[in-house]
Amino acid sequence: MGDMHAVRNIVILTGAGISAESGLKTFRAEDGLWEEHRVEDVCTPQAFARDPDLVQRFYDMRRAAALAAEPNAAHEALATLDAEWPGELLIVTQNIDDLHERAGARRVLHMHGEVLSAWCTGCDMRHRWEGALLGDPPCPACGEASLRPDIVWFGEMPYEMDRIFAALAGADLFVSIGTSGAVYPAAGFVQEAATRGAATLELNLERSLGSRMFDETRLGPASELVPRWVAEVLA
Ligand code: BJW
Repeated sequence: MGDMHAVRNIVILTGAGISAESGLKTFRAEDGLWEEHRVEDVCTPQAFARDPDLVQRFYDMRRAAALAAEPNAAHEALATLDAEWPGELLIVTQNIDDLHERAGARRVLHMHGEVLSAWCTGCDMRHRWEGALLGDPPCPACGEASLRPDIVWFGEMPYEMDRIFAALAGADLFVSIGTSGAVYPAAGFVQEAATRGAATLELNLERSLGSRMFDETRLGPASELVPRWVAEVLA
């Protein structure tokens, strides 16, 4: 990827594809998560208002799957990069699993929330949550049965956008890993980074919707492409 000596600040965007080889389903594959659930039935605040049990059950299942999954070689490689990279680095993940953290990465931002977190809409507290939310357990802080998955649904504002755009503005290199480019604002990050002067690289199994916007695209499984790229960067 060009001259790595000129690169100091890196922003990495990850999507469901990086966790696919850990056994977690992606969204838009033929056997993906949404084959069994229509997105508008589970991933909007309106859906939650209409049928909370359906939505809680969907995320209870995803929470159990995330807890049972293990990080793969791609998560491990990014954790190594995080530990060894002397410049700025931010791993912006759209994923709600904790596989980046369990691999050891620290500079991680969950823009679409975390499945292992419950958010109380009564008192606004967030709690680490490993069990079920179906059945309306009380909030440990205020006692109200007002917990929802701490997830950013369609029409809701993704977390920490100011921090993300500041990182993109200062990036020398933007790398997108395992995301289809179908969901905004994340799908627009490549253009934002490029406009601000960053080199851009896509690592994905198949070309994403915004593939043309990247300087370079490498196609293959994340567990192979990511360790190879990290080795190049740290060489
Ligand atoms: C591999 C691999 C391997 C596979 N190795 N690679 C027009 C109309 C209506 C709405 C909009 C619109 N334009 C924009 C919007 C807004 C909307 C949006 O983008 N809609 C689109 C559908 C058009 N966005 C929002 O609403 C966002 N908020 C927002 O914009 O706020 C501002 C605002 C507020 C109020 C009013 C208006 C604006 C919020 C988006 C929230 C997204 N939430 C979800 C679900 C919650 C999390 C969860 O349940 O997990 O987040 S949607 C879902 O998609 C999830 C993911 O994070 C996200 C991205 O999916 P991802 O990661 O790209 O997965 P896939 O499956 O699509 O792709 C997998 C990729 O991996 C593929 O490319 C494979 O090739 C690859 N792969 N195996 C490497 N082994």
